[in-house]
Amino acid sequence: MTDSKISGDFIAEDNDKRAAALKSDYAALGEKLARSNIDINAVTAKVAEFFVAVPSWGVGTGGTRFARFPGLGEPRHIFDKLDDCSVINELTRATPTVSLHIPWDKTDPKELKAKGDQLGLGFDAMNSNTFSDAPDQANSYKYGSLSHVDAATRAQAVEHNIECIEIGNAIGSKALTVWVGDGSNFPGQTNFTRSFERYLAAMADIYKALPDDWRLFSEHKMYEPAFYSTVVQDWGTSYLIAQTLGPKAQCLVDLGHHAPNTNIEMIVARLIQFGKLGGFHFNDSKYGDDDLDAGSVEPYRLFLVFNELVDAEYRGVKGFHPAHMIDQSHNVTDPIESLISSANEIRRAYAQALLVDRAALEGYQNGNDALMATETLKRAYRTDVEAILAEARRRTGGAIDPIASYRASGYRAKVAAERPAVKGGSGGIV
Ligand SMILES: [Mn+2]
Repeated sequence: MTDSKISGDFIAEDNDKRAAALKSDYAALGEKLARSNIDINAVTAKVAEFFVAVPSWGVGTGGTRFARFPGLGEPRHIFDKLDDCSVINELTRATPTVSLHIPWDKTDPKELKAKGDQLGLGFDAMNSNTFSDAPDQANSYKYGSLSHVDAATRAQAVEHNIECIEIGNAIGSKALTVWVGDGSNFPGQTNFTRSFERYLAAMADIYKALPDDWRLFSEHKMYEPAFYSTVVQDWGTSYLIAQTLGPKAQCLVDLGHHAPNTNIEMIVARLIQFGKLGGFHFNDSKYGDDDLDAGSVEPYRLFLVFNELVDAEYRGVKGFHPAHMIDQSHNVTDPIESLISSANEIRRAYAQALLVDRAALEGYQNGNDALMATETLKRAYRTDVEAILAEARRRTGGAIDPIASYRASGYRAKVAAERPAVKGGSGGIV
């Protein structure tokens, strides 16, 4: 029996207030789509089966290197975090899995699994951390981890990643995401080639420890914490890593980890073409790795990324199953609300991409009709698919308006009373 944080009865009652309006909006949209030979129920069914993992670290309030301003009722430990994650899933029915971060979430795997089962949550990719020092570790990562000049430090970082695989194995995860902050702050500080050689050798040791049905994701990031050079800085390097390690290694695209104006959807297409798209960290960005809420700044870019994913589905690309995860930081909002909103925006981009008339698009491309080709994408993007998203939630027991239902539930006030406020405002990115 699943332990609900927000009861199904409460959601159903709250939905009753909005059911008539949704029915009417859904019928109107269904009629409009039918004129383009699109079956709205088929789209709704696909949307209802599209899931994205929430990051355990996302339900805490984030911060910048300047300050962190705590929110109310912040989770004290992984079990509180899982409670918060389950609220997001109960309302959206879009986030049945959680991506853990070790050591932040380290605890007895049996207890993790039991708590997940109790809440009806599974576990997505594990995330290792060799970009900061744990209190009890022997060697510091100040000057790097998997690419460190010192063999003992590299071995310690490899060992940590293997421990993440072992914990993940015990709780049903099937992937490890590796992101390292390794790099340099001065020209000449490190040897680019030697650093990457050491990184590849260390990653090969991790790869050897990977179970057969697991995948290893390398996540690239242009800069920060190293500001002159970064060892895994772009998708080209990530591709070289995945190619060098073997078939279980793939690339993870974090939307925020690129220079402004980078054509991310094209990177996605390239990785799909060569079988190396492992998955995503969804978020949004204006300047750098801002970790803003998915779809909040550039919703059209998110749509264009999904256009590539749906195109791959449409073409029946073999073995195509990218992992969908959110990775963002919430500094000024209730993290639960931001994650609900982001899960909705991600599903929105998917739904809009499903509406693209792909046969027509191909015809315009082959006929060099640039205007009608782009108009075909825009036509899908301009469609207000809110009724599809709401109906997909309603049909699976979620909320028609999940943020309104969340606010009406009083969940935040309830946990604020149970969880003491976190004092202080120290810096630190979550
Ligand atoms: Mn990320």
